[in-house]
Amino acid sequence: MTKGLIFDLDGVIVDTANYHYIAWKKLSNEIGIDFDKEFNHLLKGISRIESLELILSHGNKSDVYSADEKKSLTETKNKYYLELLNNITPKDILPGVLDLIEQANNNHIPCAIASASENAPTILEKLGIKHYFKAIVDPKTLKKGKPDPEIFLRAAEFIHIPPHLCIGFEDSIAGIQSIKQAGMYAIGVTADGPLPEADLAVHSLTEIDIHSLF
Ligand code: B16
Ligand code: MG
Repeated sequence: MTKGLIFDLDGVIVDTANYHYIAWKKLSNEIGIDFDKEFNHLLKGISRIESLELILSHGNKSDVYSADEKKSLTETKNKYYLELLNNITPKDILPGVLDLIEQANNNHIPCAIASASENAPTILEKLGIKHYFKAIVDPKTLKKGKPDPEIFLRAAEFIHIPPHLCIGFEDSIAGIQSIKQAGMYAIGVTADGPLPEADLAVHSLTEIDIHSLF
């Protein structure tokens, strides 16, 4: 019987991938690198600095910048991203999410957030749903990012539920691997592409029957 729900944010609760894309593209173009939407898929679920490293490698500029310069580039990208996030409202919550977290709360099933995004608390505030989550893992406190299970294990610890009684929701391949390695049941949200390693794949959370989970 399920006792806890652990959600990724970008791509599961809200579709911010396009904002990340616009912000990274602006920053990349300023340093003479271009990439398309297909390349952008590779940036899903991975951290800000790992995203920059992939972009630099794509543009054959891996060795051009010092660590300090890279940090400054990620800060500039985040500034562009935060400007775009100003447009976000509760209308941007993806279909089925609100119903699921409301019902979980009504049934005393704790919910947590396991997102690689350092902006997760800000985004949840803007969506007006932060209060539904008992815990939000701070990715800065982790030793390893997805696909390592650490982020989902930490979320389970915060809500005091053993991992095998948790369900994880993810839209990225690295995220599904993280959930499976944590020993949880993995539900893949496949709006953007297949997730073969998921235990159950859905196009959106409207397909989740809350009663079949509890
Ligand atoms: P930030 P998720 C991830 O969120 C995004 O999918 C990924 O594209 C982004 O690089 C990462 O967050 C870090 O985001 O720059 O806001 O800290 O899918 O794990 O919720
Ligand atoms: Mg995601």
